[in-house]
Amino acid sequence: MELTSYAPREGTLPPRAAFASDAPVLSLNGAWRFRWSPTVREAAEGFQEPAFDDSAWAHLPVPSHWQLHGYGAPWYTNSPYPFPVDPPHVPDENPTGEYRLAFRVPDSWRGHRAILRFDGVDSFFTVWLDGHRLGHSTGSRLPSEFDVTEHVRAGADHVLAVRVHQWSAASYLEDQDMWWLSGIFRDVTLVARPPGTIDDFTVHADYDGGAGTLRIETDGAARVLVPELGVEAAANEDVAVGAVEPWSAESPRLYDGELVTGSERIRLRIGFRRVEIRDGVLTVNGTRVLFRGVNRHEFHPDRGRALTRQDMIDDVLLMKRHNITAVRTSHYPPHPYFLELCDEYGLYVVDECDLETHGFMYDDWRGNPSDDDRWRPAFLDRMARMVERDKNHPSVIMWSLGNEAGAGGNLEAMYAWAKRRDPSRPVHYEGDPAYAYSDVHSRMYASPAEVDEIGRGSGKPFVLCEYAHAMGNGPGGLRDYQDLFERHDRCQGGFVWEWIDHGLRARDASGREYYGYGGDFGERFHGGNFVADGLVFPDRTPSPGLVELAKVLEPLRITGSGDGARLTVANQHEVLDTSRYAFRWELADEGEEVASGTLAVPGVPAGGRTDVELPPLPETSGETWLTVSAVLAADAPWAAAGHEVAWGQVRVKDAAAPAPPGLPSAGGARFDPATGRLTGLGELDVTGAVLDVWRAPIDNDASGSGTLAATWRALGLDRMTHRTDGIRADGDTLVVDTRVAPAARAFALRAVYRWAPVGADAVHLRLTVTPEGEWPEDVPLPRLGVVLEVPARYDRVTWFGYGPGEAYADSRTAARVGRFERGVDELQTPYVYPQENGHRIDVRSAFVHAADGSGLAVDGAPVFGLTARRWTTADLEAARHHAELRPRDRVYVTLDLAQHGLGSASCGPVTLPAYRLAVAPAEFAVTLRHRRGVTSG
Ligand code: IPT
Repeated sequence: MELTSYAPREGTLPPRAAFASDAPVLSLNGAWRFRWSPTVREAAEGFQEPAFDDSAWAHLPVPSHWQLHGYGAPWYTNSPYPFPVDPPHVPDENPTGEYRLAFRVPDSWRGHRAILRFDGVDSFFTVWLDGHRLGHSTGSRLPSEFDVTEHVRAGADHVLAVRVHQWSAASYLEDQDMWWLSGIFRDVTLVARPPGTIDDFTVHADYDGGAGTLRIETDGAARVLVPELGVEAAANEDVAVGAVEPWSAESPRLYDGELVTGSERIRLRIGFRRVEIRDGVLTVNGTRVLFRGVNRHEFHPDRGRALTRQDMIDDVLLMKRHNITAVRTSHYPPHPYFLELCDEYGLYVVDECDLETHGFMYDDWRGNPSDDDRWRPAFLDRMARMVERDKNHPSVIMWSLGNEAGAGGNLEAMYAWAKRRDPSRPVHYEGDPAYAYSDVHSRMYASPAEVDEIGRGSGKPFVLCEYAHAMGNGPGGLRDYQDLFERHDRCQGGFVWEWIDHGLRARDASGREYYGYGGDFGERFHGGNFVADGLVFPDRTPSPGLVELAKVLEPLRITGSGDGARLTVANQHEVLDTSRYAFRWELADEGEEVASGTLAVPGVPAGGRTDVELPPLPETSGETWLTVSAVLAADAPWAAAGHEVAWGQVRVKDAAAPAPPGLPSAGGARFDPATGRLTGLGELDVTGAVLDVWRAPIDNDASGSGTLAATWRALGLDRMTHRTDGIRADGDTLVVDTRVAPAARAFALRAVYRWAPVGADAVHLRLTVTPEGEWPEDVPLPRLGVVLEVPARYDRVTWFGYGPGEAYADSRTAARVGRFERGVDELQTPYVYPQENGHRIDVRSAFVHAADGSGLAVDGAPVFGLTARRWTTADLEAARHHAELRPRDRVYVTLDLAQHGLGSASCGPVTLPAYRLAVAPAEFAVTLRHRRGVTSG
């Protein structure tokens, strides 16, 4: 049975380069007739015959996945196979789709050969043209071509029939962490080959010491034309082209050319560059490369992996605008158009083969296809189809054998084949700890300490092919990694896991939209929300993690020089000088802009730095910050002039010493006589200031390998009780002594509130927290704060402090000091799986107000962390999808003394020691004030 054959394909053409030319092409994308069966047995008899009556069949768009059009259902597993592991066998429940398309070949095709190309079919498919069986293929994210010259006639009508099965032997090689989605999901094209033209070519465009050499190898006679370089040469000839600008991700210089045969003109986009490992360092054009990378799966919340060109452009533009310079195409070759974009806009690509056998890990890799000779042809076939298709892209600077496929001879054979076929590119593979078939030392999720240790050693260049798991709120610690990449030459950066959340758009019973993850589509066995771990939300809205990453990766570092009198601009580009940037400054006193201007920065070459005098600054009275940003001086292909690429802030004046709280007076604060809790302030309905240590666990606390939340829950930190031990007056000050502890435990926090009235409408709170009893060692607190409640109409927040986005102890690089205003709804970050979010860090003062301008003002002494939501922490914790959260009639304002960092423990290191919230004595102070509005009394 072909379905369970080790052989990858039959009846298809040898692999070759993807290219565009003036030869005719006929897109066969569009509405095809379609029939779906849950098993192979129920598939239609004789459907491949042209005369078969398909008029009762439905239509399905090609390209698409049938599960996203109501046939079967999406299924998410991370590494385990969704079927019994018994290679090469597949389950009887093998969903099968049958496709039919009638098409006409234009008259103009007379005399041409014709090739039928499928850019991607998941997973096993057989093709018939007018009832002739052409063959079958596997390799879901790889092209398959059939020569149909014998079967098509110009001017005639034809019927194409394709039968696709969800499971086949090849499924054992495609166990990537993503949705199982089937069907013809990439383009189908009929490609004309004019008589006597070539089928394949390889561009060798080398760069050395300012000059380029060009040789285009072809399988037939052709001329090479590159007008801009005055090149007019024969194919297969070495041409010294003289001085050229090299291609790099930062400066993606392409030279347009043509490959001309007697009957065809083929488009060339040539990038001259040389990739080399020199003394253990990976270089491009002689310069050390630092991958500011991401792992990119192809994903769209409605279309799955069937991306439109616009989706791909959106990805590339978003990456470029967030200082990303490299992409690992995890874990399969992308749609070929994506690589054209990478060539043009400038992104280094680690092109990864469509290969993963992760599920064998659960049986200690026994039976792993990677080390079983019977699978060798399939492994080599996959590598060849990727390399041949993508070899002419300057952006591809490294091949990757695949992901999580263990170790074995078939991987070694792939490596050997690739090195022979293409000695110009290094090869990457992470899964073999000996790196016997990898030119780089590659790791996933190594901790900063380990990266540091590797960096001090020597050997192959080191990359983190995955790090900083971006699941939910996080990742924390990006800056700590970047510092190491900058410190050790050998540490050449990495690729954040991962680019996008794979949440599929769905609707609940009441019609509300949400993003579905594993288990939301009736799967009985699945990987839950581990599929939602990207830097952008499913709709490509940047998450706070991406904003943080952009700042950490910024190519210019703008800092205050030690003496505070000057600024330092360090150019961290590998190639570019600073001439493309304009520098702007703004001075803000307590967040209010008081002056601004442009700053003259002398040109700084790549890798250089310069000191710049501060502009003359006016006198200010309060806490004053100078913000300097580097923006694009002119439009770039990927962003408009004015786009901010980097920024820095310098504090030029400290806050004035806090005014003494003022003379205690009768005061407007009211308290519950039994609990000592605040029940009102002036005319403001504000309650609480209840100590809170709990946060709705983030994925890094609770998912994947994150175990902290389980420890916290076992200790009872999610169910603290409050006991008031005493309420007494100390002069004008009300002292409320409380003990906060969980049932079943003897440890506690002693929380003493000192409420001192300040004028008629304000009260000053000093809170001291002291641990009591034996707290378990090494368990941090989730948070330490107090919760206040105000009526729902106080739904806007203005604050002075760090913002505008959410920030946590280990993810705050992108936050800057300023005055910001947001609605409470805008303060929420809609993580696909609800969890702690929206925290603003080191806030000096905040005003939670209603439309009439009245509200609760909070002044820190000096700072506090701020969250405000329309639901409680318990609501947030209980919800499984963001859309389930329902606003209550209160706004819950948490003022944090501190919060535990985010870390990356859902798949990687726990929060680093510097960002842990230890159980220890703590104290903080705020002044709460009722501010009257314009209309309210
Ligand atoms: C790693 C996988 O390579 C990647 O595909 C993804 O599953 C990621 O984990 C987690 O989201 S493998 C893991 C064993 C570290």
